[in-house]
Amino acid sequence: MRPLLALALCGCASAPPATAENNPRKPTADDAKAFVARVNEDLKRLFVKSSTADWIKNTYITDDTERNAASANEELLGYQARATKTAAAFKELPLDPDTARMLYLLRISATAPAPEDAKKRLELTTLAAKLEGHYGSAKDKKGRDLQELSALLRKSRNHDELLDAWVGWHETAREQRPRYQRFVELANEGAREIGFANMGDVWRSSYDIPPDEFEKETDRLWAQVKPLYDGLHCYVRAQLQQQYGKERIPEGKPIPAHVLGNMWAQEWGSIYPLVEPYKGVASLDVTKAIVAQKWDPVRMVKAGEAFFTSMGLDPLPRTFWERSMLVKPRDREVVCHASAWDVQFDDDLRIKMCIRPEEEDLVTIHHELGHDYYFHAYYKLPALYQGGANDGFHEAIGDALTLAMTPAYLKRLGLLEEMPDNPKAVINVQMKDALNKVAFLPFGKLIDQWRWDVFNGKTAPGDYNKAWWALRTKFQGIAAPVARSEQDFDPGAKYHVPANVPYTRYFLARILQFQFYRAMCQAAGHKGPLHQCSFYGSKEAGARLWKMLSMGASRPWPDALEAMTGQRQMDGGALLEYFAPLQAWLLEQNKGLSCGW
Ligand code: X8Z
Ligand code: ZN
Repeated sequence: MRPLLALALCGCASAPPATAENNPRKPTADDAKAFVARVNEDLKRLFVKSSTADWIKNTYITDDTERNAASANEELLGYQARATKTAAAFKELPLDPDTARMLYLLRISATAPAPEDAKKRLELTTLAAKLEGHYGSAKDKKGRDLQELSALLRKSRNHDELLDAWVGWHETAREQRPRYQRFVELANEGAREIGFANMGDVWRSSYDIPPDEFEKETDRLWAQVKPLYDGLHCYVRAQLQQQYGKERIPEGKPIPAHVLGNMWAQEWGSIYPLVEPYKGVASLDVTKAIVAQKWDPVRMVKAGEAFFTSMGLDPLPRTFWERSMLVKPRDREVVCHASAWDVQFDDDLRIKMCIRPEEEDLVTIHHELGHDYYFHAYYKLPALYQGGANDGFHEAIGDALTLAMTPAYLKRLGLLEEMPDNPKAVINVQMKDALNKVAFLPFGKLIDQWRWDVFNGKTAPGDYNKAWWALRTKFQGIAAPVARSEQDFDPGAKYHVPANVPYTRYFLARILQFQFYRAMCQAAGHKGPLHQCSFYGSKEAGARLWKMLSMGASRPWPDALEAMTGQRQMDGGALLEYFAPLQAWLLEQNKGLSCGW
């Protein structure tokens, strides 16, 4: 994982690179080149320091490890802010493409830019550590942690029990509000100091196009896939009415957020048994097989690694197995939210997860390994190029492989029985996929819609929760299951808000992963409907993937996309092609229903 706060460089013992201020001579293009070379070196050193502190803090939450991480991050952010300001002196020079790109990457790489004032900077990194630490160790009033509460949301069909779990978790976020409010103030101050309007402006500027154009791009992509989401929402609501009654799931209204099998109603795969189109066709219950066959976490991760190596990629390094955290320790608090790391920016690959014997976790393992294989492909590049083509690319790699985990592939692993070759089975499989992949789309979009408005002041702190639920309803067609007020801070109950991880990346990834999947299917020589393709074992698909991964962030993302897919635009067409059978089926099923909310 990249240090979440920033890409930055050294403010420590080394002198800052030459600037217009401390060097009366006018800077030249050669100075700029030498500057980025130095920055890349400093950067790597500080990255390692900060990400080591972050790893320790994430795998052992205490006041001490939080303070230690806050201090390492403060140092990193301080140097980064100074270097970004220094780099402004090279703005008007005719630079070679690599130098120009690295200066661009330097400027937008801080997800929480820090103010110049050292006291404020430490206040910011201390708040960041506390926000994430609180989330990681939070328990509800009954002492239940997120893992336990999430398991309830997934499995229980008892309305009151679901509601109790939902409310219990959301209450844990209340005390995060003042921390978050102050964190936003400080990071906005840092953003203004390096010439951005606010932190959201920094985030939206990292896509090689102007920020408002990028926002329009996300709107365009959402408009492309929204009809499919609307069809799914309509069908699922009708099925939930049968389970819980129309009093609880009212006609023509948003669905209450606690009955969709997930704490945030972001992926709905756990309620598949409630909405299964054709009962008794064949079981799609992978979890049952994982449990019955007693797969342990190592076996689950080995299965993920085997997919990558089948495509000709390297095995994971020995140290991955020694240093990763695969299970929740019994004796200390950790951040269970899954993540992937290259702690020393040197092929020091790891994942940190609290793996349970569940299909959802098998999917997440592939997601995380996608990050690790990206790290592996570019770790020899200069530090500023050690990133995805854009952050959505990074999130889409492992996911593209999970699309290739077809029933035929899962049968090969011994996790499913033979699927009958008929249209009913196809619809069942597609429904399960859509509950995870399609249901997520509006959620993926709205999180940053909320934050962009918070960062630019359109949403005042006194309206945090109101604005949150307005967006949840507008995009997802979801409502809070009980009355909410500004005593609550429901955005804080979702990891990426307290951890300050931008979220549009996951929306982009849901679109991109289908483009990557289709490209790898083509490379593998697949013929027939897209949803039937698995490129497991295809060295050609692996070579296509590797070509893109090894570019890192060295080129604007359309170049990387073109290398992989031949397209230069992000495009929902591949997703729609994949789900064509289900979309047609939903249209039929929903006839006569009053859809929408
Ligand atoms: O946060 C993640 C990964 C780590 S990058 C586990 N995801 C998002 C989430 O959990 O909300 C993957 C899907 C969306
Ligand atoms: Zn990820």
